[in-house]
Amino acid sequence: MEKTFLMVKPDGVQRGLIGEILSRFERKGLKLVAAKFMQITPELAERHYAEHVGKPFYPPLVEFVTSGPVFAMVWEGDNVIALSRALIGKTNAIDAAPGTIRSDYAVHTNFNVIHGSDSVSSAEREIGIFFAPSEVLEYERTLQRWI
Ligand code: RTP
Ligand code: MG
Repeated sequence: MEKTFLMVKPDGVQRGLIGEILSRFERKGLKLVAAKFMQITPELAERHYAEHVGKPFYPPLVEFVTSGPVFAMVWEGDNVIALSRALIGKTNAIDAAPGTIRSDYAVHTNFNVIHGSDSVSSAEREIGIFFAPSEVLEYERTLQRWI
C-alpha cells in the first residue's frame, strides 16, 4: 500500500491547526500509520530539503522549519501521495484551490502550514529520514473495505 510523509509545519502547530489538519486526512479515509511531535534540527532540515539547497528561499525555509515543533506523520492509502497533495493545495496560497488546506489557512508561500511528499521516491526518502521502520505501524482497519 502506498505511503506518504506529511508534516504540520511550525506555523500550523503555533496556530493550533494540528487537529483540524489531521481530521481532514482521517475524514478522507486515509490511514495514519506513524506520528511524532518533534523539533527539527538544522541537520535534519538539510537532509529533508536537500533538493532546495542553494535556492534563494532555502535559508529562510530552514530557519522557519527549525523554529518550533512540527507534527510529522506517515499516512497510507491508494494513491495517498497524489490525494494528499490535492488536499494540501498548491505551494503558493494564491494558486491553491478553494477548500484545500493552503487555500483555507495559508497566506504566504513561506508559511504554508503543511508539507507533503511529491513522489513515491520522495515519500520513501522522507519517511526514512523521520521514522525508524519500527515506528511505522501495520494494522487492520475494518473501515478500509468501504473506501
Ligand atoms: P512542501 O515540500 O513543503 O510540501 O511544499 P511544495 O512541495 O509545495 O513546495 P517545494 O517546491 O517543495 O518547496 C518547499 C517549500 O519551500 C518554500 N518555497 N518558497 N519563495 C519561493 O519561491 C518558495 N518556493 C518554495 C515553501 O514553504 C515550500 O513549501
Ligand atoms: Mg516539496
